[in-house]
Amino acid sequence: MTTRAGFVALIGEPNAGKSTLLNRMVGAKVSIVTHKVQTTRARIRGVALEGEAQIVFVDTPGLFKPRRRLDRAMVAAAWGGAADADIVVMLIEAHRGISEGVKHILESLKGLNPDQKVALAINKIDKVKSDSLLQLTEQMNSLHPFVKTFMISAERGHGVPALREWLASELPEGPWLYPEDQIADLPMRMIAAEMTREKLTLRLHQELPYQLTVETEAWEERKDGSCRVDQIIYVMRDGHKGILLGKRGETIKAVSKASREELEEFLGRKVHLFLQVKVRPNWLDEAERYSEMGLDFKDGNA
Ligand SMILES: Nc1nc2c(ncn2[C@@H]2O[C@H](COP(=O)(O)OP(=O)(O)OP(=O)(O)O)[C@@H](O)[C@H]2O)c(=O)[nH]1
Ligand SMILES: [Mg+2]
Repeated sequence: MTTRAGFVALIGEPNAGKSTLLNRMVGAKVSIVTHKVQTTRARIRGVALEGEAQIVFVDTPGLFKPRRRLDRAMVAAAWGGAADADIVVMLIEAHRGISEGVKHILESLKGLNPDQKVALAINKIDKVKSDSLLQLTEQMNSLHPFVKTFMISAERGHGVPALREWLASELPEGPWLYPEDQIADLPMRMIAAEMTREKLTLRLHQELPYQLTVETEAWEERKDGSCRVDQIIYVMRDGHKGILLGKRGETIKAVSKASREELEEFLGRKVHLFLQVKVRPNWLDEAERYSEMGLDFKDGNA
């Protein structure tokens, strides 16, 4: 039997549901998800199997108008993911339709190689009446020659099998790129840092989630089968540190508990998680922070 394999990049505005779709395709939570925009910061690969095809999904940071160095590096990573992929899937939100951000992405699609296959996935169809979808499909296709349009709910799973089958059939013939049982291509220390960042993003408000980063500093395997994980949360101001710790350390304790529980479930064993908060006013301009996130510092140059 001939095998197929290749990369499928998921692109779209922040919050479109790219990470949700990747996780559903893979069948495990590989990429963090929140209701807030700009959750994903780097390219995250998740591997799915469909018949004889191995589909490597590349989740990307949302595309938006960048302001900071970090934003620019994120957007560059997303377009880099699209340029390297065999197929690009652009996600839009059914209930938001053709927003300014969507128009901007459509414009930028023209910069891709003209042979690049780009499919459209209208996501969150659970939020709209189905009769509005036909018009949106027509409008989108008049703005860009998508090779195919899918209507999906990444969260509930509607339309996802059809999209996966189509992607599998479109990928080039060739040997699989990862071992059969591999579902992600991200070091465990990074997945663990992302889990903690997700819990922080869910609990903290306004700008704070965008002004912190999490790094796994040490990972120690213990004889009893458990592991000790030490992470640092970098924030920009003393005041942020106070908010993050919370009254009597309640916030950080809740974050630590939630992150540890998820990590334990992912690994299937006991985890001792230690979080430390450090004030680092300039972490957004430190090259090392970017390489830890899986981003290219140079991409952030204005
Ligand atoms: N109702 C509904 N909500 C969805 C669906 N797919 C995703 N969501 C929600 O949309 C929000 C954003 O989802 P993410 O997967 O984090 O979106 P993203 O595109 O990865 O966002 P960034 O990483 O910020 O670019 C979350 O609250 C999801 O639960 C869907 O099909 N239906
Ligand atoms: Mg995401």
